[in-house]
Amino acid sequence: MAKTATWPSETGPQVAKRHSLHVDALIHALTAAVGERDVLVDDDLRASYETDWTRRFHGTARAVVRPGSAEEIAAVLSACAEHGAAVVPQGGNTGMVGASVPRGGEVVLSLGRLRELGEVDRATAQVTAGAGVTLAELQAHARAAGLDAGVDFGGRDSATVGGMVSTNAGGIQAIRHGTVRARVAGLQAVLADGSVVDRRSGLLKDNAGYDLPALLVGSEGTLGVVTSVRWRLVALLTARVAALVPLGSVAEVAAVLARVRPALPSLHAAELMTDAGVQLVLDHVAGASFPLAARSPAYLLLECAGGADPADELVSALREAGLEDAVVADESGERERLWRLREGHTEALNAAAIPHKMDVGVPLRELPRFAGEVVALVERVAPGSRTIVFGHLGDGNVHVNVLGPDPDDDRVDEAVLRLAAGCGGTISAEHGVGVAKARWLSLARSPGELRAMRAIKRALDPDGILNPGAVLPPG
Ligand code: 2HG
Ligand code: ZN
Repeated sequence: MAKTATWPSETGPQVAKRHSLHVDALIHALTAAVGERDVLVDDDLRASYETDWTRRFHGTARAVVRPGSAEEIAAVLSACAEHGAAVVPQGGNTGMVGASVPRGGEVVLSLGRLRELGEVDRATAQVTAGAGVTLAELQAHARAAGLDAGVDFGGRDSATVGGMVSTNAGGIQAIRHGTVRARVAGLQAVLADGSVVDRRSGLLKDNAGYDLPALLVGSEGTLGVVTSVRWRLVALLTARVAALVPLGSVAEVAAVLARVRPALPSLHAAELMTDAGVQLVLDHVAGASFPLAARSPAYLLLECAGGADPADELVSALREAGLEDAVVADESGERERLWRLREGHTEALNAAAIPHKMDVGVPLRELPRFAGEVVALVERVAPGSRTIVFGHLGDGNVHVNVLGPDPDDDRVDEAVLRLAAGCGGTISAEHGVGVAKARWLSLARSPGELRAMRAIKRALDPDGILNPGAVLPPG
């Protein structure tokens, strides 16, 4: 078995020849593992797997492999280990931190063919879903059985179960249901040595030793490949009402949430937008429109959901807080109009430029300080750039997007991550560390934690073939 996952760095005609024989041997082994149809080597066939959603992260893959089962994945990992090839697992390729695209020469392991979707077990409120099932498909399947997935976000049509679990995705309902970690009753995964871990019994109480599935959640493909998940569903709340509250500043938005939250037991989402972001959406997203007569510097978007109509609860909470300017919208289509303003942010940012995305978390009490400083800080580091701040206010999860700096210039990323850490926050609230933030992991984790993480990585992936460069900083 090869000892490293890097490609030989020697050059010269003889080595080049050896190199291509080596490649052929790898391709041959991959083809033996999954069949010729699912080993993509041509440039045009690989292209869509090689660039992430932001377009900031991209690289050339040696091949894209599309296995159809855990057993085939085990065979692919063995082949890659034998030939010293690194592997980048990929789900719906909606990642934003460069963790699911190649950096140069890796094999991309696309999990899109793992599309098993079992019958919903209504008694346990669980279902088994393959890594390649999209969030929208999981939601539709759960809703047809009178339950719901308990997670939602704008990328629902592309993001997959495997990717969501591997990144511990968050989204707009985390304020109510927690992050994806809370949805995982168990999972099946293939480890670097080819062993298949299968813990999909669905037992909520199972304290037999270390919890490997828990370790794999959020490990971004660096410890194992998640192939199937026993998913915990939630009650289906069909009555929904949203409100857009115009406010004077981000600090005011945070203060208003603190005032209304105790009066909103049905609170389902609490999102932050600024007028700069809203304007960007209005400029770039087809069908977006603004529902109020006047614009404000910042907005709080609230949504309540229940079995019974939560409109009265929301309206009286807003009234008691003196928020008479809010627009309240139910299922009539107006609710979707409000959400379009929020969910259109990513599309609008992508249309405007290649954004620098800093998905940070800040304790709510520090949010006014963070928001007060971040725009001026970015302006100092990258004069003339545009900073758009929005996010999942209830979770202290702020998406800072900067338009302007060169994609390779990461000074602005570092400055924003340091500011978040200085406010007692984290460098990654939901998108993960990936390759984008690996260098700054020590801002959010202690030396002791980093040592323990490295020890875990060495134990589970001694040859370093799984997503090298993601999560853990080099060295
Ligand atoms: C969201 O909350 C996503 O809409 C994407 O996490 C955030 O585009 C972003 O920065
Ligand atoms: Zn988000």
